[in-house]
Amino acid sequence: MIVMLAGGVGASKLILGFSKLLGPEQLTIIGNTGDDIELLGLRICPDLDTIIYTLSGKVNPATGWGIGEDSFDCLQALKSLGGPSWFQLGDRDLATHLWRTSLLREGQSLTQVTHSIGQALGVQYRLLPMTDSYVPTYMVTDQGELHIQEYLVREQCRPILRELRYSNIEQAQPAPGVAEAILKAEAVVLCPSNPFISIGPILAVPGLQELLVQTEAPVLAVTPIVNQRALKGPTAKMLKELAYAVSPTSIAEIYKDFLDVFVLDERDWELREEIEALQIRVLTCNTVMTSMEDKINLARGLLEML
Ligand code: FO1
Repeated sequence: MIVMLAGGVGASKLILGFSKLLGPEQLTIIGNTGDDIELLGLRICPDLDTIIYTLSGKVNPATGWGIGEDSFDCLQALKSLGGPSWFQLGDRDLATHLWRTSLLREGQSLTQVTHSIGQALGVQYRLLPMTDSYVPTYMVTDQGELHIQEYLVREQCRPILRELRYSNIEQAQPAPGVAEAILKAEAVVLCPSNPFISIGPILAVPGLQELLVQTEAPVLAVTPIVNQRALKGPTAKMLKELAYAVSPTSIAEIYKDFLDVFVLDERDWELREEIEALQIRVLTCNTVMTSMEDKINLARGLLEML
């Protein structure tokens, strides 16, 4: 059984690759919920939804998030009422948030709700939220403290980042099934996701890093930095502003306490020794996933290495 720690769009590409090679009983995904937001009274879980929409074939291929060919009538109507319209919520996507919020209000846990939404959309793979608690990430910036979605979407990552705050995390526990999955895994894969806003919140759940140390399974991380650039999103900008070099080596350093294997892109092979000096094994291959074939090849390559 492979366990994947996953953020949003980058992660869902590799998850899709694995899903073409492994059955539902062979893959468990632990999803980031640090980017969850409560907006208009609704609980929105972008990373969980990105994974569900990707695995169900519903995702918007142009953005990698949201539902393909969705309409935005509700958002337009909301805008005309003077409501917030900076967060693009499609009409069909809204149904997911309405239903999730309603089930949570009835007393179901996020784990239960995520399972039932996944099932309803035909997703057989096990997707667990990292925790059932609401633990939104806040970005401490030169413009003050911003919710992660305000920083990413409304402010387009322009503010300069000083630090991150994983709110309410001290009270959180790993969601049911998370500890067991990690301890029983044959391998744990950290997806090529942002280490601060996608994987960081998962690692900040109390007890989670200890589980990664404790498990007998090899823990692998796939680089989100290739050729000194982030594959997607603001990872490079965040590394710089938090005083790290924009290099795969920084990612390996961030994970070094529990990491066994770092998967470096073949374009960066010369960094191999630098990472091996951190007592981490290094494997090199193509990690850039543009086509479906790339996604499957990377997943197959990882399985063969394992
Ligand atoms: N990303 C954007 O860049 N702009 C948006 O308006 C936006 C809306 C949105 C709505 C639902 C959803 O599930 C995701 C959405 N995203 C949007 C993506 C999201 O901000 C990021 O992908 C993650 O939070 C980071 O992993």
